[in-house]
Amino acid sequence: MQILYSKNPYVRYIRRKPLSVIAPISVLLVLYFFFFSSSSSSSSSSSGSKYNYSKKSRGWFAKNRDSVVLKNLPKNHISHYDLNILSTSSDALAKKEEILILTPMSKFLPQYWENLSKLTYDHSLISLGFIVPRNEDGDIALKNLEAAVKKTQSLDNKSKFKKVTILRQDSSSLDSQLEKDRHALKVQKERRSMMALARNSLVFTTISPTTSWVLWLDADIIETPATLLQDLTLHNKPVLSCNVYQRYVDESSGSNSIRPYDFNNWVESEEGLKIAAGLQEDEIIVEGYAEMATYRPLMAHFYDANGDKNTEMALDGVGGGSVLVKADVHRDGAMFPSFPFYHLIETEGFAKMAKRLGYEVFGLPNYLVYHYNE
Ligand SMILES: Nc1nc2c(ncn2[C@@H]2O[C@H](COP(=O)(O)OP(=O)(O)O)[C@@H](O)[C@H]2O)c(=O)[nH]1
Ligand SMILES: *[C@@H]1O[C@H](CO)[C@@H](O)[C@H](O)[C@H]1NC(C)=O
Ligand SMILES: *[C@@H]1O[C@H](CO)[C@@H](O)[C@H](O)[C@H]1NC(C)=O
Ligand SMILES: *[C@@H]1O[C@H](CO)[C@@H](O)[C@H](O)[C@H]1NC(C)=O
Ligand SMILES: [Mg+2]
Repeated sequence: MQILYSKNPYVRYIRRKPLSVIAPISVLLVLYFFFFSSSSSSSSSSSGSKYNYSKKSRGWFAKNRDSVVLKNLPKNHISHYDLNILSTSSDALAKKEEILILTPMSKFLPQYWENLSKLTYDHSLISLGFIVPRNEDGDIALKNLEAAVKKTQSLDNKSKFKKVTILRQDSSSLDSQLEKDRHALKVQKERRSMMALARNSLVFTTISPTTSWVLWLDADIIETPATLLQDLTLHNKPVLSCNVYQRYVDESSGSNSIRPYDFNNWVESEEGLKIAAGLQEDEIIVEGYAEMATYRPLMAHFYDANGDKNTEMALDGVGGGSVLVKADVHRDGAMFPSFPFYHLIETEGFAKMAKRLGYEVFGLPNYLVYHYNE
């Protein structure tokens, strides 16, 4: 035997220089344990999870050591959605494009619900999402909203919406919501940044892989055309804002009249840019306050009663009253900054962010929706 071994040149080599073999093998072993011993601890901790995932196999000879084999999963456990074929077009209804209507709601107004219920877009393509503040106003709004939802969702298939989601806000809100209090300039930064958080929670929680469009509709928009969704999608714009007006009784003549309400739909001005350039990093500009005159052209003032309803104008800031957004704009990351973003926050900051992502922002000066008159 000894003779046989020693005749083999490899054996003789090993005998003469054993380190030349042992050293590389030791290095390999050390490397193996160094890399793989840490990952094995996590694979054994999955016993508390909802589904049975087989443990990752270990050792030199196991096949597919990195594959996770799924066992005992319910049917359709994995859902595939191809966002490339999710369409947003000017022919939205015919192409069965789904729309998510999102409403932050501190007050439930029956006229809002009535108009919403009468939208003529196919209700089986419409999902609704609400976020209700965590205060007393919210308690009341929630109660009324739930009653309305139950009623509508128990009606025929034609009236029923595809899905309704109601969220209770986890961030704080201001207590006083009287118009004069909430519109005071000094509370704007705090109030608008709270609204931004509410809107972000709402959109990030409710947007689904099948959502083509998102309509932001405030709870105090109490009159909208029944064809609102068809009318807005027709323009096929990434962001499109309606002109928010208000009905009132003119005291001098006693006649019914309308007046502009939302001044957050605007075009940037030289003066606005100049003010922004002089601000501290954390300061904001809010539109519609004489204390901070920006001389921005406001869409509210471009309304022409005899003009074409489909007239478009490019905007740099939008309000939240009634704004249609392609869901991809949100998917790309456009949200409502609760912090100064180019000295803008909430919906105005959203318009800026959409533009920075390369999307165009438009408004329809002659397309009116009406805000509640408190
Ligand atoms: N979730 C939530 N919604 C709110 C809160 N405050 C107001 N809203 C809703 O947000 C929208 C815009 O607020 P609003 O106070 O009407 O703003 P304004 O029209 O600019 O005076 C409306 O639909 C309100 O019902 C809040 O604290 N939390
Ligand atoms: C894993 O599946 C087996 C049946 O194959 C079942 O008896 C066991 O309860 C499951 N464990 C968990 C954690 O679901
Ligand atoms: C409503 O739709 C459901 C599911 O699509 C269907 O099963 C049911 O027959 C429909 N009811 C009416 C009254 O059309
Ligand atoms: C919407 O509500 C207003 C009341 O605010 C009402 O006059 C109008 O008829 C409603 N529109 C539709 C389409 O129901
Ligand atoms: Mg309002």
